[in-house]
Amino acid sequence: MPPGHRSAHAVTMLQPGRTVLAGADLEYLPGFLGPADADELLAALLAEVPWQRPVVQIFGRTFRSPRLAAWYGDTGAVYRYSGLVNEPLPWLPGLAVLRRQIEHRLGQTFNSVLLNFYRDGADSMGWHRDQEPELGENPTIVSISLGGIRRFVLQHSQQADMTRLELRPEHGSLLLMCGATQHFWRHCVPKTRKVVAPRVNLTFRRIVLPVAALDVEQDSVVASG
Ligand SMILES: O=C(O)CCC(=O)C(=O)O
Repeated sequence: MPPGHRSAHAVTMLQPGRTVLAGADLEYLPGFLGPADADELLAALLAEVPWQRPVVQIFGRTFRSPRLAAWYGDTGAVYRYSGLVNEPLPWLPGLAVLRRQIEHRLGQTFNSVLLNFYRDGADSMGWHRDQEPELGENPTIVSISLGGIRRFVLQHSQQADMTRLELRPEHGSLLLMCGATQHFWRHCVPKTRKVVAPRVNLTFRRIVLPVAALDVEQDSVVASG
């Protein structure tokens, strides 16, 4: 490939409804929240969340996270990733209401939510899978998007030449990732040079292992709480 050219990957755009493909089990529900509810929740989160930009460790190197984040959950729902130990903040009213709406719709319970705040196109999320031990085998992740529209890209973790899956999650939309999705597919939110409105993403999760059962590292960074 000539220098300066970006590699071209075949991309399949995810459609509303369910997609089951090569280990991925996804369901995209645009309009899960109506525009007024989505606007109200976004405004509340931007005003009330004590956003932090944590220092993370990836492959032994230390970085400032390329976005802001916060972790909310039930007491004891401690989540460790990238060298961080995230102690849960108590549920904000808007987050508690949203949790109940999701649980009612999906018939599953969630005890925590990770909030990510992409201030502009320079903020991003690198390739990763949500596969930390405390999420258990085949975790169900429910992703709610608010605000600006960004690319959400999935790539098969073992067959890099397989078509990528892509979505532009709308304001108020829900994306369900379940089954073996986190085992076979990684995902990211790339940077963009386009002018984009601030975006908040919420991923509802279920922490299944008590933190006492985990080998907590002494030098981990406490990110929130
Ligand atoms: O912002 C997004 O849509 C993705 C968030 C994400 O990948 C995560 O929380 O693990």
